[in-house]
Amino acid sequence: KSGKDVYFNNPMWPGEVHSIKVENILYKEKSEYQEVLIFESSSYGKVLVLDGIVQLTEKDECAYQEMIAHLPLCSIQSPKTVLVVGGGDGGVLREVSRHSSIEHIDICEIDKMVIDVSRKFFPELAVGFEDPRVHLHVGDAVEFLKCCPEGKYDAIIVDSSDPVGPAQELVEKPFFDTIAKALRPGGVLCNMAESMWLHTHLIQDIISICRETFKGSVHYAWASVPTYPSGVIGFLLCSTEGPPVDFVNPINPIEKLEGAKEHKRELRFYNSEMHSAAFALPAFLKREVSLL
Ligand code: AAT
Repeated sequence: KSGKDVYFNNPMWPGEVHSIKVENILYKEKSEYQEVLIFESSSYGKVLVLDGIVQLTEKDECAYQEMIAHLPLCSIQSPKTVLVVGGGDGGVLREVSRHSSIEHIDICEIDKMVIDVSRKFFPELAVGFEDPRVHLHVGDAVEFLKCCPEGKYDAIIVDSSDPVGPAQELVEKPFFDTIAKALRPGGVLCNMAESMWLHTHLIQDIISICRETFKGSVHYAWASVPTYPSGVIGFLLCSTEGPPVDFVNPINPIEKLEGAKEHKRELRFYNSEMHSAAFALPAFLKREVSLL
């Protein structure tokens, strides 16, 4: 093996690497859970990396955070109570807080270091923590959900890292069972669901677990995020039994939200057309998903 092979060894995408030029390393520490690295890149602004995997860059974070938040929240009428799992950078909170109907936002992030460095290096994301509706819980989401009152949430957003390291259990059936319990009837889950190019089997596994667990509906959507491996990321949208949810045609369109207009930062990626378009799947994926 040549020395370079070590770069091609990530189990989530063996045989490929993605490079971004580092201008300056701003922070590098080992937390209790993972290695936290922040650097200034030459073309994507500041970058947050956990255990060698890019979690966000200033240039394209809008695509991921806006989609993962608004796909579920625009699919239900007047969401009031929301849980964010992971998302310690605050970007998803920033997006959730555009919805003026929301009264209570819980966030459960395992790694306090992610929150602290985000406050220091990513103020445009960490601003999400300033909203008085936000209640921060530092801990493992698996444990948090085990103790959660039944039917508490209208929506749960799982903004978690890849299932290597602390997020391993977040793709397993017992975790989805606790999510379904924590949602009200007709409540919605939006889960980060990897790349259709790299992880077709993992996506299939998660979809079949969710079809068993969520008796409403289960849909896959995706968006382009250039700095994630293969340049795309997927989202799994599920609803619990109860009032039916039409994920593809948003019932609570962002354009009509008062909160969205008052929000200081303009949306950069999400709109109702992107919402509906995100559910259009390439032929190969449609085939594999429908075979389940
Ligand atoms: N918004 C940035 C994108 C992320 S961050 C994922 C977060 O999930 C991290 O801060 C990590 O510490 C947290 N996390 C991981 N496991 C748990 C857990 N068990 N409980 C609570 N929080 C957890 C995701 C980017 C996806 C990249 C796709 N390749």
